[in-house]
Amino acid sequence: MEEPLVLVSHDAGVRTLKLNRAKALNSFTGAMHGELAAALEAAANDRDVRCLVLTGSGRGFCAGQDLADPVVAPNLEPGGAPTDVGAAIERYYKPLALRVRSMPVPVVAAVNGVAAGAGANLALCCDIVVAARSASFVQAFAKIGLIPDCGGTWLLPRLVGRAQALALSLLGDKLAAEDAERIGLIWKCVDDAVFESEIRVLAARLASMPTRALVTARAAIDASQGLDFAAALSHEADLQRVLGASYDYLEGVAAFMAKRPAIFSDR
Ligand code: T3D
Repeated sequence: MEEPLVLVSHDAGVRTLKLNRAKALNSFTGAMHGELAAALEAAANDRDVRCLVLTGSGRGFCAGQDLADPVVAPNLEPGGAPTDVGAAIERYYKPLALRVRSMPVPVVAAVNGVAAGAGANLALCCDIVVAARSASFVQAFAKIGLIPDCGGTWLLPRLVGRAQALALSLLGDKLAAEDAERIGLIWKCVDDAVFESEIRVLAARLASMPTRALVTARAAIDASQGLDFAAALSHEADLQRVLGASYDYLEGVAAFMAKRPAIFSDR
């Protein structure tokens, strides 16, 4: 039997999806897109999932599009008929980025190794990005005559500003994990020896938190980018009104007053 292209595991509220094409640095084929989309949908619809971890097997996180996959790149002879790369983006990468950014649970990118092309931007779509010190990030697109996709043109300037975004996109240089942390591209980089345990502790912590509030914070922060200050304050009030009617809010306050740990359960 063929091995799955996405390995799915579950432990105490934490669903882990591990891309599993290690020989090609977990680059995306049409088949891997299909398995990942199904696994993300299943996680979104499973109330036992309270945190999602996205990672890769072997020495890569994800090298973006598999440039040899005929499903996406059927016609790559120089001088041959043009390939509709936009169609691949619409079919695969846009739904992927939108799905990750709208998951009903917090999403952690556990960047175990090199993250290139759409693989780098898939990581940046996640809520919290932690990289192993040996990992790196490459906006590889310019090297093959493309622009950053999977949300890259939107995410990069917002994360690191225009100057860094342009240098990363135009030069396509490999950025070491600790430099990615230094410029604010990712949350943090940790030593390889403690990478897995740090991810386990972080994911377990997120899984024990008030899920609905966490994803509402993500939505509010994202929405704020298109709002002026007064509108953002009003938006906060609207969202807080909804959260204030939730079980988790009552539980959080009751637990605080009783000096006991809260047991959150909304999703
Ligand atoms: O249709 C469309 O194209 C639209 C979609 C676009 C989205 C995109 O993601 S476009 C960008 C695609 N990705 C890239 O251009 C990255 C290409 N890979 C690299 O630049 C390098 O491999 C890395 C910087 C990621 C890592 O370099 P290194 O030296 O650590 O490893 P390597 O030796 O280059 O790669 C190891 C193996 O993985 C190698 O196979 P081999 O020789 O051992 O049999 C290599 O060919 C394979 N591999 C790496 N990336 C890809 C890949 N195979 C297919 N597609 C890849 N993207």
